Amino acid sequence: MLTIAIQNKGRLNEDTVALMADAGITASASHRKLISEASGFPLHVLYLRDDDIPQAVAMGVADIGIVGLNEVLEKEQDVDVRMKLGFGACRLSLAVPKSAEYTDIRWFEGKRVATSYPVILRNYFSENGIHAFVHEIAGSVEVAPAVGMADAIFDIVSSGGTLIQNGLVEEETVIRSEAVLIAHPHLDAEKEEEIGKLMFRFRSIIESKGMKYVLMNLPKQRIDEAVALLPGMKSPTVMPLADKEWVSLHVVLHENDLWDKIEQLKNIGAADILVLALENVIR
Ligand code: PRT
Ligand code: ZN
Repeated sequence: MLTIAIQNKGRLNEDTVALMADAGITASASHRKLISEASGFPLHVLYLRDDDIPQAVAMGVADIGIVGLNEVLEKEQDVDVRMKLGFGACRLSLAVPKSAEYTDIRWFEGKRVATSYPVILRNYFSENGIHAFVHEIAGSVEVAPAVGMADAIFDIVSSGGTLIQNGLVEEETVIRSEAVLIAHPHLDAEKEEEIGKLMFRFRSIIESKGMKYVLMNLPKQRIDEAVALLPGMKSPTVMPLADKEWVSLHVVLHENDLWDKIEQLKNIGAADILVLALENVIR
């Protein structure tokens, strides 16, 4: 049976448990237990701090894990990144006090930079030929410049609100991160098959996010124009109506272009348009 390591509490825990639930896998959200057995899929769930997940997977204590790409890159453990999971998005950026006269990355030469991600930062500076002092601190990195511990910081940014509150300006984005599925690099065929099944479920859920099922009535002679407007998955479904001059057209659209497409369809005579939430697209 596969063992998956997930964050025991914190930002990724809830979305991880929710993704598993959407995939039909019920894992207890309990943080008190270290390990439990899921239902809906043969799986042991190991609850760890996110910092420990890459190592647990590299050692084979867990076969797979869900963790931020930032932790994977920082820990430099031997694990395979199998897929992006579409949540926990953030970036790792260099930020400087707003009073600093920032020019470009050479500004960091000889400066002290506080971070909880020393490996990623040292790699970045060395790739760019910058000699700076990397100060590793465990938390509250954003206050380091104000208290005189550092000239700049390298930290996770999501909305940017924390930087603004601390009088800092984001200057260089070093990596973009999101939650990823990682796997031990040498698993037997049986476990690989199980991972394949799990990834199939996750992929269906991720691809269905933001998709809507749209139904409308359309004058029969406009079908060709409607099909040309709708790339769809294959082609839209067209069903006859009691009124022979009209058809019912069904199509899956992404919410990003939903309203554009609806306007175009209305212009060619579509009426009675229903937009429904779509739970899953299984290809
Ligand atoms: O206890 P454990 O070690 O497991 O958890 P942790 O405290 O190390 O991590 P946690 O739970 O805070 O974050 C887990 C993962 O969530 C991170 O490794 C990232 O992959 C991801 N993530 C996504 C974030 C954020 N967004 C985020 N905004 N992690 C942290 N932040 C912090 C950021 O550092 C800043 O201080 O949230 C603050 C607010 O950010 P703004 O820019 O929105 O203001
Ligand atoms: Zn952590």
